[in-house]
Parts: sequence; structure tokens; C-alpha cells
Amino acid sequence: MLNPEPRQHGDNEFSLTEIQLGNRNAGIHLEMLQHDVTPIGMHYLLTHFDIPSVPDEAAWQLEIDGLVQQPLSLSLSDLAQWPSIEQAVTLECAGNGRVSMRPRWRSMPWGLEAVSTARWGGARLGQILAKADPKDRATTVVFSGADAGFENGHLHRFERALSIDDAMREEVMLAWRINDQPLPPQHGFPLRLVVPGWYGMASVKWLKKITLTDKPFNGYQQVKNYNYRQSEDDPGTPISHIRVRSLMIPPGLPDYFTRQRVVEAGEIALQGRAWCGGGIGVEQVDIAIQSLDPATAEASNSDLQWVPATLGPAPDRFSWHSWHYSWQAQPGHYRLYCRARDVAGEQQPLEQRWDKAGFGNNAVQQIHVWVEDRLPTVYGY
Ligand SMILES: Nc1nc2c(c(=O)[nH]1)N[C@H]1C(S)=C(S)[C@@H](COP(=O)(O)O)O[C@H]1N2
Ligand SMILES: [Mo]
Repeated sequence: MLNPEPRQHGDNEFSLTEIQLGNRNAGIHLEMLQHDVTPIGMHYLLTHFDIPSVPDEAAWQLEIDGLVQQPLSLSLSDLAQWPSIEQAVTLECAGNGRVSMRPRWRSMPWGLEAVSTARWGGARLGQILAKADPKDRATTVVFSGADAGFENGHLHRFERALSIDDAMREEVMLAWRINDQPLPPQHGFPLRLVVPGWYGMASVKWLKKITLTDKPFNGYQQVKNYNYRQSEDDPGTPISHIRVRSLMIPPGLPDYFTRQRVVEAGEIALQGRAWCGGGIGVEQVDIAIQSLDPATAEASNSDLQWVPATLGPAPDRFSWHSWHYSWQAQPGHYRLYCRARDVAGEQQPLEQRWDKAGFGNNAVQQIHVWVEDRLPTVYGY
């Protein structure tokens, strides 16, 4: 039988298994944060098992059953008859940023690239559920993907549940289009759930079945994974809304292997994105620029001088804001920081207070740059 690699903390070198996972689950390239809507193929990916195939699109059906008066079986052409909606939604994986945890939790080793925004097209879930007519005692809606596999030795489908109140929220949708195209296989073809404002695990891809029940849902991804836990035996707190965060497009030119940056002195247009969950919006983004030159090497995080960046509007209620800041860069070695605060007053921490599995990271991003008077001459000329 299967011999799962024990999942635990490690502070040794990264393993081949982590690299394998990293190659299957690509992240956004941070330079793509320039786009309001992330181009398809640049949107981050997280797939736990194998991407299921759909041999016959015409025969494919979504089943809605359980505690409903009117069980439904909907083909893709049935769904296409529904009043359609479109919304730009920022999704972020709950494990984003996990790579900086020490000792790290051995799972998908995300840097900061597990976030993207897509323009999803489809129908409001609430309208479709209303047609199925939930019985009064239904409390929970279970969403089943077509994919299955093992985690920690436990076989299961990828399934997640929402309370019926959350499922009926007007922003929750069944999506069969992304950026004006049919879903590609990796994003859930032919149909997925999109739960705006929540971390990505709620947005079940390859959605096959919706079941209404009056019992709490105890599936693996609901109760064993995706909870904030302080220890092994802590039952944990279920993960839901995305925490406030901002990212900066790394300025200047990168080194291929280390990704360290070099910029030419002068006016540098720093720019990036900021977002949060719950559809409440970001209120402010601040920038700090710390010199790391020997004369000021004593500088610590507590000396950071924060200055406000210019915050742009969010193109849609559940989508990220743009921000920009003009930096007059003098030659030297610097660390750049950006920090967002949402409308509820939550602000990104400088240091993460980690849970057990590296979920919900929203610590401030730090980028090292070397500012040169002028760039060196180009090699070979
Ligand atoms: N069926 C299914 N749905 C899934 C997953 C999965 O592995 N299987 N991964 C989830 C996680 S953890 C995230 S972060 C998002 C990622 O969506 P994307 O790959 O379209 O960016 O899908 C979610 N939905
Ligand atoms: Mo995720």
C-alpha cells in the first residue's frame, strides 16, 4: 500500500517532493501584477491530485441533490441558458508565503506567487440552488470535485462545504468561463465554484456534484486540512476569508539564479497590488525604504519610515487594487517594503505569527535592490 512521506516540519534542504509539487503548481510571475486581470496561463495554480479529464463534454452533467425539493441534473448547455454574470475576482492560496516558515511545513513551497485575478464568467449559485429549492432543514452545501487522491494516507475526493447562507451570497458563482474563454483543464474545466473573498481552497474546481445536507461536513479538506492549528491535536479554526496583503513588482533587472535586483539611480516607479477578503476593500498601502549600507547597518525594522503610496481603485468588489509610489533612488543597497491595511483596520504584520501548517501568511514582502549610478556595459559588446 501507499507509503506517504510523513508530513512534518523540516529545516533541512528542500526535497525532491517539494520541487515536484512546485513544478506542478505554478505561481504568478510578480511582473504580471501590472495587469488588472491576470492573463490565462499566468494565473497561479494549485491542484492537489490529477487534473480529471472530460472525455465527452456533451454528456457531462452537474448533479444537485440531497435535501432539495427538486434535484437537478444540468448539462453545460442547460447552464448556458442561465442569466450570466462576470466578475473579476482575486484568488489567493491559503498557503501563499509558506516557504519562509522556519522550520518549514512540508507542503507546496509557495513564495509569494500564489495570487492572481481572473474575470470569471458563469451564473450565480444562489439562483441555481433556488431552482433546486432547498428543504428548510438544509444547513450545509457540499461541493464535490471530480478529482480524488490520498493525503496523509486518507483517500478522498476534493470536497469542500459552505453554510447555506454563505452559498446563497450573491457573489458566489458557478464559473465556466475565464477571461472570455472556456475554462482550461488546469482551472477546472468544464465547471468550477468561485467563492470571492475566500482563500482559494473554497473554490472547488472540476465541480461534479452539489449536495445539500443538515449535517456538518467532515470531509478531509474541510476538517483535516485548511484549519489554523497551533499543534497536531488542535482541532483548529476553519480557514475562510483572505487576509489583507500587498505585493510589489520587483523593480529593475533580476539576476537569473538569485532573483536579486539591480536598478539604475533616479526616479523609480514602484507599483503593485493590494487586496483583502470579505469584499471590504483596502484603505491604505505604505512603503518603507531601508538603506542597508554599512554606515546604517544598525537599522532595524522598528526604524522603518512608512510613507503612503497612491492607492488605485479596485476594478471589482472582490478584486485587488493597484498602488504606485515614485522613489528617488540614490546609489546604495536597500530593502523595500510594502504594507496594506484594510477598511476594517487589519494591517499586514512585519513578522508572521505562524500556525502549524503555514496558512494565512500575510507578512510584509521585502525586496532587496542594489541601486547603481548607472548599469554596467552589456556583456559581449
Ligand atoms: N477539485 C479541486 N478544487 C480545487 C483544488 C483541487 O486540488 N481540486 N485546489 C484548491 C486550492 S487549494 C486553490 S488555492 C484553488 C486554486 O485555483 P486555481 O488553480 O484555478 O488557481 O483551487 C482550489 N480548488
Ligand atoms: Mo490553495
